[in-house]
Amino acid sequence: MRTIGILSFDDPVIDGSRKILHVDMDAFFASIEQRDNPEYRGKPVIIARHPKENSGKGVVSTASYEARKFGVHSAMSAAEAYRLCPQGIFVSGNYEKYREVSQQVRAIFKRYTDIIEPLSIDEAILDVTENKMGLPYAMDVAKEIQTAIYKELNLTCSIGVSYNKFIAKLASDYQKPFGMTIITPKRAIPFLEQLPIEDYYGVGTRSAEKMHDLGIYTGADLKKLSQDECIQYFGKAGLALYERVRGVDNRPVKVSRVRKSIGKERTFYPFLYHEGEVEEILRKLAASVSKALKDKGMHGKVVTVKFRDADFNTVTRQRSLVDPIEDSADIYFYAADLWQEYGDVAKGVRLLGITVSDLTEITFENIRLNLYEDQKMKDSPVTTDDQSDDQEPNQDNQTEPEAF
Ligand code: TTP
Ligand code: MG
Ligand code: MG
Repeated sequence: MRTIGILSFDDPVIDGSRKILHVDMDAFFASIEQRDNPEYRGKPVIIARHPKENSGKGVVSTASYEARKFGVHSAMSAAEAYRLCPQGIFVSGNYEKYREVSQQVRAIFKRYTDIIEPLSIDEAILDVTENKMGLPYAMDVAKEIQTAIYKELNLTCSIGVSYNKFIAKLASDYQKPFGMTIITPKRAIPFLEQLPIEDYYGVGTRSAEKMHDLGIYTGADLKKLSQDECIQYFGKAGLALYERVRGVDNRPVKVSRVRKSIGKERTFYPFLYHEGEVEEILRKLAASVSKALKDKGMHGKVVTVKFRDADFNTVTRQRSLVDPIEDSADIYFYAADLWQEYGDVAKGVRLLGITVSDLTEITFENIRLNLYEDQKMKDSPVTTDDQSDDQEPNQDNQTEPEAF
C-alpha cells in the first residue's frame, strides 16, 4: 500500500486466471496478393500504386517480408519505397477482398470463442478462458487457430498467448512471421523487464523520447519509477503504465457490436426562427457526426435529418446514397438539402438532428494512416525467406507451456 496525500493505492496484483490470445496476420495485404498470384511468391511485394503511375503520390499500405529487407514499410511514400526497392512489385490494394478474408479469419475464431475484440482489419483479441472446444490450454487453442488459418486460408498469422490483453498483444509481435509466443504469469515480469520501452504498446515515439531523456530504455528502467513519478511524468497514462510494467491489465475483452448508426441532435430554447441559424447548427452537427464516424473508422450511405417544431411536430427525412460518406461537408450537403426540402423555419425549430446510418468500415485507403497513429511498425526479430508450403511455425522454445 502506498499513500500520496489523502489517496492510497494498493500495488497492482497479477490476475492470471484468464487466457487471452492476440492474433495478427503476417504482412496481411501483401500475403493475400502472394497467395492469389503465385508469381509474386518469394518476391518483394509492395501494396501501393506504382509511383510512376501516380506521380509518386501514393503511400505504402504494407510490404511483404521480402520487401521489408530493403527497408520498405507501411506508411512510407511509394516514391521512397521505389527508391529502396526498384525491383519491387507494386500492387494497388483490393480492399473488398481483404475485408472478406478478414471475415473468414473471424469465422475461424468463432469456432473457439464468441468473446472477440477486433482491433483492426487483421488482428483481434480473443478470450479463450472458456473455449467452445473445451481445450484446457490456451496454447493449444492458439496452435489450432494458427493451423486452421494456414490450411484453410493459406495465410500465416502470429499469435501471442497470455493472461491479459496488453501482454498478448506484445507477445504476438515478438516473433513474426508465423510465430507463437507464450507468456505465462510467471514469465511476464522478466519479459516486460527486458522489453525496450518503445515496444510497449501505446508508447508513441514522443513518449519514448521523453522516457529516453529520463534514462528509461527498458521495462526494468520504467519499473524504478514510483507511482507518483509515473503520474507526474505521464499523466493519467502513467497510472496504466505503472500497472502494465508490473504485468497487470484487468481490462476485459470487449465484444464490439457493429454500430448501425451514428447521430447527434440538439434542442433549442428559444426556438430558432432564422434560416442562417438552422444552417449553422446543421453544419456543427454534421461536423460532430463526421468526427464520431472517423473516430470509429466508419462511413455510411444513409443521411437522416430530424426536426421538431415549436408545436412538437417531429419530422424525419432521409436520403440514401450510392457511396458511403463520412466527411463533414458531404453530410452537411445532404442534411441541408433535406432541410431545404422539408423544413419550415417559420414554425420555429426546437430540435435538430443528423444521423448517418447503413454504416460500414472505412477501407484502409492509403490516406487513412491516422487509423494507425499509435501502431508503429517495427522490424521483426525473426525473418524467414521461406514462403514455401512446408514451413513450420516459429515456436517459442524457452516456454514453460504445460499450464497455459
Ligand atoms: P499490420 O498488422 O500493422 O501489418 P501487416 O499485417 O502488413 O504486417 P505484420 O506482419 O507486421 O503484422 O496491418 C495490417 C494491414 O493493415 C496491412 O497488411 C495493411 C494495412 N495497413 C495500412 O493500410 N496502412 C498502415 O499504415 C498499416 C500499419 C497497415
Ligand atoms: Mg499484421
Ligand atoms: Mg495488425
